[in-house]
Amino acid sequence: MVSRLILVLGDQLTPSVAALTAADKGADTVVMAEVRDEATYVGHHPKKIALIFAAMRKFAARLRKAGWQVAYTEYDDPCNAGSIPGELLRRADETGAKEVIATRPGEWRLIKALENAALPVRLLEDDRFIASHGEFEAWAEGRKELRMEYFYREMRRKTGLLMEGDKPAGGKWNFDHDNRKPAKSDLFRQGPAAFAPDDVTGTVLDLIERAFPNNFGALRPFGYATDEAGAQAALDHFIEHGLPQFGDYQDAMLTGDPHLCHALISAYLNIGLLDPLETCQRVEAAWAAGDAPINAAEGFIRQILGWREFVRGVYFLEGPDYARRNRLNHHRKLPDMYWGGETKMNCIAQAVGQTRDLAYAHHIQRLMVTGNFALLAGINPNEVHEWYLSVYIDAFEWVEAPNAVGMSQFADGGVVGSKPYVSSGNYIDRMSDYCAGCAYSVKAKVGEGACPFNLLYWHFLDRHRDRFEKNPRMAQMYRTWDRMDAAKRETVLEEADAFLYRMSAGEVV
Ligand code: FAD
Ligand code: DLZ
Ligand code: SF4
Repeated sequence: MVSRLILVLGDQLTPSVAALTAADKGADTVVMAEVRDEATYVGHHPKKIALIFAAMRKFAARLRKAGWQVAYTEYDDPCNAGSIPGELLRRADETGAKEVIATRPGEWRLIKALENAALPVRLLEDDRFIASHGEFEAWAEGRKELRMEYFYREMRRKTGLLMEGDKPAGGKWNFDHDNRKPAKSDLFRQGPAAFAPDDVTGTVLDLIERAFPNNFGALRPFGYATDEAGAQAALDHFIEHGLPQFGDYQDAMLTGDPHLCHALISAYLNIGLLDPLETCQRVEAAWAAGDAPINAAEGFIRQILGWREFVRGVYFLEGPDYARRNRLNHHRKLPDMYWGGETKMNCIAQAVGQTRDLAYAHHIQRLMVTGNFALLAGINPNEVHEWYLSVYIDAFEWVEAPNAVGMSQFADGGVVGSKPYVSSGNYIDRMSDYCAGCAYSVKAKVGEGACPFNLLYWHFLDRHRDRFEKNPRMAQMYRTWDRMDAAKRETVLEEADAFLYRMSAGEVV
C-alpha cells in the first residue's frame, strides 16, 4: 500500500484528531512542521510561538512513542520549505506519497492554501468541538438573528450539562446577573498554575529568542504548560482554586492581578491539549460535589459550551471575508499605545502591559478596555483584528475574529452581538481599580483631564446615530444624550475630536 501523508498542525495536537483517526499507523507518515509562513502571517507574541513549537515537539515525540512514523521539521532546518504546502510536497517527494489527509484548519487562509496545494489534500471536519458544522448550520438556518443565548440552551439540552431533566439546574439558564462583582485587592487568590520550562521548552525558547527578536511581547519568564498532562494540571488548579469564585469576579479587573479567578486554559483548548466537553464535565462535577456554586459553574460552562462553540459556528458560516469586514466604516490607524507606546490612560496601559508580559488578558480587559477604546475611537477593525490575532497566546482566527471583529468592533454589522459593546469610563471604574491611578479623571465628563472614554462614548453614539438610534437596547443612551444641554453636547464632541486629532498626530494621550 502506498503511504499517505497525515498532516498535524500546531493547533491540532490531539491524539484522536480526525486525520490521525483516519490514518493507518503502519503505513502512513505523519507530517509536522514549524514553518515561516505560519510563524509570520502576523507578528505573533513570542510566548505563543514558543508554546506551539514546544507543544508540537512533545506531541511528535508522543506519537513516535506510540508507534507512528513522524516526519518533523524544525524551524531552523536548512531544508525547511517555509510553508505547510511546501513541506507536504517535500515529504511527498521523500516518501512517494500521493495523497494528504488533513484535519480542516481553523483559518480560511490555510484552508485555501491546502486546497491549492500541488498534491491532493483530503480535508476532514475537525470534530474536536461539541457542535458539528452541520448542527450549527441547521440551528442557524432560517433565523433572522443568531444569538448565543439560544444556541447555548440547545447545547445544554444536547449535552445534558447542568440540566435537571429538561430544566436548567438552579432554575435559570444564565446566572450572569450574579457575576458582576468588582474585585478588591484583599480578595484572596491562589494565582495561576505555573510550569518551569523543561529541556524541550528551553531549547525552543532559545530558538524563538534568536529567530523572532523583534516581535512584540516578553518571551521570558515562560510558565505555560506544553503538553496534555500539564494542561490537565492547569485545569485541576483552576477547578480547585479559581472556579469557586469565577462567577462572582468574572468581569473584575485589578491592578497587579492579571488573572484573578480566570482559568487560563484557552490556549490549551485551542491547540488541542484539553477537550472542551470533558472540561465542562469536570466543572459540572465540581458543582455537583458542592465544590463550586451554580453561578460559577454555569458562568464557566457558558463560555465554552456557549461562546466558544457559537463563535466557531459563526466564523465558518459567514465565510472567508468575515475577518475583513468593516460595517461601521472605521479607518483610523491603531495608535502606538497598543504596541506598548506611552499613554496616560491607565486602563489601556495596564491591559497592554500585561498583554506584552504574559500574552494574556482576560475577556473584560479585551472587550471593555482595549476593544471598547478602539471601537469608540473608530480604529480600523482590520488593524484591531491583526492586533488581537498577534498578541494573545490563545489567538487563532476562528475564535479571535468573531470576538474581535464581531463582538468587540461590531464590524460584522451585528452577527455576533445585537448591540456594540461600548461604555464610558464609568463601567471601567465600577469593575476595576484602574481609574484611581489614572492621569485622567473618570468623574470629569468634559474639560481639562476628562476621561477620554467619557468623551468618545458620546462621540461614537452621535456619529453612528442613523444606525443605532432605533436599536431598542440603545434607545435609553440616545435619550440621555438628547437630554443633555446643547452647548455641553457641542463641547463633548469638540473635545472628543480634539482628542482623536492629538492621538492620530502621535501625541501621548
Ligand atoms: P476564562 O475567562 O477562564 O473562560 C474559560 C474559557 O471559556 C476560556 O478558556 C475560553 O476557552 C472560553 N471562552 C471564554 N470567553 C470566550 C469567548 N468570548 N469566545 C470563545 N471562547 C471563550 N479567546 C480565544 O480563545 N482566542 C482568542 O483569540 C480570543 N480573542 C478575543 C478577542 C476579543 C476582542 C475578545 C473580547 C475576546 C477574545 N477571546 C478569545 C475570548 C476570551 O477573552 C478568552 O477566551 C479568555 O480571555 C481566555 O482566558 P481564560 O482561559 O482565562 O478564560
Ligand atoms: C500559530 C502557528 C504558528 C505560530 N506556527 C505554526 C507552525 O509552525 N506550524 C504549524 O503547523 N502550525 C503553526 N501555527 C498554527 C497554525 O497557524 C494554525 O493551524 C492555523 O492558523 C489554523 O488555525
Ligand atoms: Fe481609563 Fe478613563 Fe479610568 Fe483613566 S479615568 S483608567 S482612561 S476609564
